[in-house]
Amino acid sequence: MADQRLVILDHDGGHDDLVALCLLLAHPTQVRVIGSVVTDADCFVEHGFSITGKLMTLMHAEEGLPLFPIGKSSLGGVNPFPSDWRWSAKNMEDLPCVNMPKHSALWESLYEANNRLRGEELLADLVLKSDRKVTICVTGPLSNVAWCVEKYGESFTTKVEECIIMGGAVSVGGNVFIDGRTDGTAEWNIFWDPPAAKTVFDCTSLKKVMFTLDSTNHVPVTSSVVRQFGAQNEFLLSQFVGSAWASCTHHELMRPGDGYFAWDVLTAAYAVERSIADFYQEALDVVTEGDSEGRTVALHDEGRTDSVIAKNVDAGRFYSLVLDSMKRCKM
Ligand code: AGV
Ligand code: CA
Repeated sequence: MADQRLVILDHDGGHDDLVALCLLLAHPTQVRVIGSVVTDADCFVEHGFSITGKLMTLMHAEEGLPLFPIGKSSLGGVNPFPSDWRWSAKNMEDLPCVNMPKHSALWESLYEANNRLRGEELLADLVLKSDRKVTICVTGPLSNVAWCVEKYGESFTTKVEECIIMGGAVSVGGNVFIDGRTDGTAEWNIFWDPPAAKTVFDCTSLKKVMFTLDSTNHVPVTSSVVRQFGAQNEFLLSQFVGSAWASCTHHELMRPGDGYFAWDVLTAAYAVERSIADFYQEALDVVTEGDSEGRTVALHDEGRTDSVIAKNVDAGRFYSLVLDSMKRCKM
């Protein structure tokens, strides 16, 4: 399978980050996941690390997928995520579908070796030592990629096929609402570490495919989508995704207008199926201080060809892709 894309998932342990991992792992003919980095942002990193390992061993044992290294990033951000959100990885690692004794025993046997890795170094190593160009799918803050760009420059960026990134908001409002502190224009992944986003956006030798809130707003996680997983309960992967998403459907009811979206899943879907959206060329900049800290701004620089932004998402096609993909690990 020489034409598989080599993909590293650089994530931060939210519900949709792990669903994004499932989607990548469910398409071994198109994608080979060669590593994953977990950042202490929208999760407590220990739990994000652990659920990543459990999904990997599940897919290895049941579907014969290769194992891959998983590293916890040591990088911290500027603006922490709300603590309530950060517990979701803990709930996911405790779900029965990822805790069958044979699968968790395999993860326990691999735990120590992975526990020693530093995520940002792992990212650099995997890219620099690869014999082919690597795709990095970033569903958390851009801190690890920025660290690699700053440390290795073009020897790193020329080995990257593209960075597929969830982050930012261009012509729509943001999702960071902190009373008296922010004006609601920033998106959380960028807000966590704005200088890192700036480093990545400014780097013209790194190709970026951006899924901003402008596109992800079209894929809410609704009860009508989530309940469809009930028709495919014989698959453990489907149980996992249905359960993870079922813990997200109350957001829209709790805070209308600030619901839960398949942000990271849509982003990862691009690595599998490019026809889920259209794209236009646009470079971005980021505000690094003041009320609009973390806001992304379009540069309208015709000369910049290193960055494209998704638009016109085909939501129906996306939801069917996700549902169908999770028919894996049959019991
Ligand atoms: O801004 C979207 C990013 C995505 O990478 N994350 C969640 C996704 O993993 C932050 C976020 C925004 N609103 C949230 C978030 C919410 N209501 N709950 C948890 N995380
Ligand atoms: Ca995320």
